[in-house]
Amino acid sequence: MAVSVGANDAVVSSKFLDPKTLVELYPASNAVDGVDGTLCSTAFGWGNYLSLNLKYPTIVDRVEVFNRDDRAEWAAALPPFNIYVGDAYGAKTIQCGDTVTKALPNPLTVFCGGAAGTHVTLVQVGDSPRFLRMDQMTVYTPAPPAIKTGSGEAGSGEAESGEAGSVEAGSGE
Ligand SMILES: [Ca+2]
Repeated sequence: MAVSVGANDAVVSSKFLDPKTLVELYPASNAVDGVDGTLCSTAFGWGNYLSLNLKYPTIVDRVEVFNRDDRAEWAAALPPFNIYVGDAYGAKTIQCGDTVTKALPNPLTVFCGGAAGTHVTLVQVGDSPRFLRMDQMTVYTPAPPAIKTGSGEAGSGEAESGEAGSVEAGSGE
């Protein structure tokens, strides 16, 4: 069983329209707050991305993306997108799986096959400019094997989720 890796704190940036208002209304931290219905947003443009800083090098089993689901036509603006594991905000070092082309149902799961890095990034691809607005992105790492304790009891296979980290949404190149 994989366990979720925590991320918190948020930074949003964009070279397109004034992102300040959008940052205030829809901070990137909304993508990792665990609250259904709180959205993050970038400005309008091409190649927008959302990056989660996992703080520590992490083996990534899979990523679950929860798109907004309040209206189908708004949800349709998120894909197509790719998921990458890397070591910096916006880094497209190792692509996980294939390009995601569907908008719903949630979660949109992308398997990363144990790619390791400190950051996980969702990057919108395709020709049409749009907002990157979504509800939640959760990263799972494989659970470590059970460890025998001194008393001979099997230890819990659960790993602690990361406490700190940060997340950034912004535009690509
Ligand atoms: Ca949320």
